[in-house]
Amino acid sequence: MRRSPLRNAPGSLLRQGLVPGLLLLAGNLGTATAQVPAAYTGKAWHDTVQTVPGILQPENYDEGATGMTWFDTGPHIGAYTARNSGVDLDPVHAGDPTVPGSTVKAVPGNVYWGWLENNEWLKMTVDVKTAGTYAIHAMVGTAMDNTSFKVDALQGSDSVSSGTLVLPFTGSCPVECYHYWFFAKDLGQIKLKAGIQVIRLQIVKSGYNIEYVELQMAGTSGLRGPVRAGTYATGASKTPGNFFDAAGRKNFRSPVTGPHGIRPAYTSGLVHK
Ligand SMILES: [Ca+2]
Repeated sequence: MRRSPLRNAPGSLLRQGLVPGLLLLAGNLGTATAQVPAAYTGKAWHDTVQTVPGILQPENYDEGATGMTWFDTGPHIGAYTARNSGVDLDPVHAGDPTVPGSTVKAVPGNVYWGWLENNEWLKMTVDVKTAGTYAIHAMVGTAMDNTSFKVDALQGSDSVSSGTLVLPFTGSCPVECYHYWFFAKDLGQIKLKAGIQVIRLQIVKSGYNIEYVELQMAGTSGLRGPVRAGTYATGASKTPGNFFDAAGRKNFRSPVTGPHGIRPAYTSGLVHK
């Protein structure tokens, strides 16, 4: 089986000259804190901010309009209907195999972002618990060489990017290659401030499916391993406004009864007002 070597992405966009200044500032005035851009109106899905270190689920991208929290080209495809936008989401198929050697197995029912096109993107509000340089890993099924994405932390003039993260390709698949899953480790790195901030996942070169992205402190073995999708917080809304489902129920949250935590009752029409 041919397998392309992992290729490290180019370095952070953070200007090298800025790093000592930030460190000095952190030392004198406390830890530099990331912020959500003032013009950003997206809301964390189900008011549940994803955390770093940890796993970022594309299907939990922020609530908001196209062009603000998501951008998709092409028709709306996918069987995962908990989100009612143009983003193409689908559960991992039952029986989808995992590439031998992958340290994490595919979990049927977990939701992936698919039917990707170049330059599509999703944004999510995340809470980075500890400032530092994070290694980027991803659960993917690739169908060709040189596919890629990037991770950006959007903080105005202090924005940072992983640069292009190129995915390996097995070259031979027992099923459709998009469904031959593997955990691609150490695709690149990104240096993040601590605090609530907006992360963007952007497709650079399509030709794959992506189930999740994992950020762990570089040099650690803190990988979470197999995960389940869709474990949402319950309780009152923490952000201005409320969610209304198709039946007009305010802040209605169905019980988690479906496989792998997916909420089957969320089928359409969830609106944030
Ligand atoms: Ca997922």
